[in-house]
This record gives sequence, structure tokens and C-alpha cells, in this order.
Amino acid sequence: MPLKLYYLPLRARAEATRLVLNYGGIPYEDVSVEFGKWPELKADAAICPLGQLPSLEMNDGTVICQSGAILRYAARLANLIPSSPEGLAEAEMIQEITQEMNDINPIVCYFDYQSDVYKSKHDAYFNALPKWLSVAQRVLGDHPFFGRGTGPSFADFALFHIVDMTLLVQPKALDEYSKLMAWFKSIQALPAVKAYLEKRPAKGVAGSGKPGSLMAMP
Ligand SMILES: N[C@@H](CCC(=O)N[C@@H](CS)C(=O)NCC(=O)O)C(=O)O
Repeated sequence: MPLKLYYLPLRARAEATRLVLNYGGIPYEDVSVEFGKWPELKADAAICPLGQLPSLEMNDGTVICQSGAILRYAARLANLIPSSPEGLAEAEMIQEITQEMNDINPIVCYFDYQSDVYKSKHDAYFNALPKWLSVAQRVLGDHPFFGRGTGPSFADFALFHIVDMTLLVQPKALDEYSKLMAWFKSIQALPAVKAYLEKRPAKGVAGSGKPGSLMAMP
């Protein structure tokens, strides 16, 4: 039975896991829960143990929630866990940083583009951004990937998604971070990633963002 990834019709907190599963060639069913069905599903503890999405039905039929745990489980299936304790620690640190940067997800995919909440969240996110990007670039150093391996780790996909969302709002956001820019382009060009990016719902297409959000704009 393939994995079942339950989420709203958004990239947001499920997208890094989708990238990992696609990169690793792991079969999964992307179960998109319509916004109208969300209140009903939220009450179903078998699928939403904490009343939140995403959740994942694993290979043994049991369900986990919390996007970070889901991502790391997918990464174990896809062999995207760094082998050294230090590499793993760095990868986990980068993933934790992406959780702190999570506001870019509702900014792009959820809030009404014209709303006050969009503007205040946008300003707060972009004020904090240089701090996060500087640390990420320093951790990357001269390595091609996060986690100090010869191939990507789950941290690369976690940060790739967040940077991808950030660039949708501010296309010049990486201009002063040349190493991060080169890293971003190298992840984007990985054949399995490229194939996934081409097939996923594009900006302006149902499934990438809530109607009214920046992502839903053509
Ligand atoms: N820490 C959780 C947060 C999950 C979360 O807040 N998900 C949102 C959707 S993106 C949710 O289900 N919110 C509850 C609601 O909409 O009622 C995670 O990383 O998975």
C-alpha cells in the first residue's frame, strides 16, 4: 500500500515531503483535502491526531502528524539522512530554521493578498530573512549540500521549498547570497526535482494555493 500524504490543496507544509518522495522515487498518494471538507476531516482523529494537517499514513498503515517528523520519515525511506552525527545535526538545524521561517507559507499560499495580515506578516518575514539566510549560507560553506554529504539531504529540500516561496515574493532575495543562489539552482536542476517541479500545480492553478492568495494569482 503506498504512503498517503493528507494535506490541504497547498504547497506549504507538505511540499518539502513531496520533494523528498519524488526525489527518492517513493510511491505515495497525495490526498488533497478540499477547504470545504477540512472541518469534518479535522474531527477525524484517525487521520488528524492533533486536528492539524499534514498527516501521513506510513507503510505499516499507522498515521503520523507534524510536518518535520513526516519529512524525516520520508527522508529515511529515500536515504536522505546524513551519515555523520555532525552532518545530521547541521541538517536538523537547517530544518528547524525552516520551521521558524514557516510564515512564508501562509504569506504566499493562504492569506488574502490584499489583507492587512498579509502585509504585517510579509514585513516581519522579510525583516528577519537576512538573519536566516546568512546562517544558512555559513552552514553550507563550500559544501554542495546541507548535511556534508555527496548528495542532498532532507535539509536541502526543506530549505529549497522555503527559498522557492520566498523568491515568488521577492525575486532578488538571494542576490546577496551567491553561494545559496548556486546551491538553490543546483537543487532545482536535479533531474527528479526538475521533473516534479514541472508536473506540480503551477502558480495560479488550483492545488498550489488558497483562492485570494498570492499563489492563486495567475
Ligand atoms: N506543527 C505542525 C503545524 C501544522 C499546522 O498548523 N497545520 C495547519 C494547516 S497548514 C492546520 O492544520 N491548522 C489547523 C486549522 O487550520 O484548524 C506541523 O508542522 O505540521
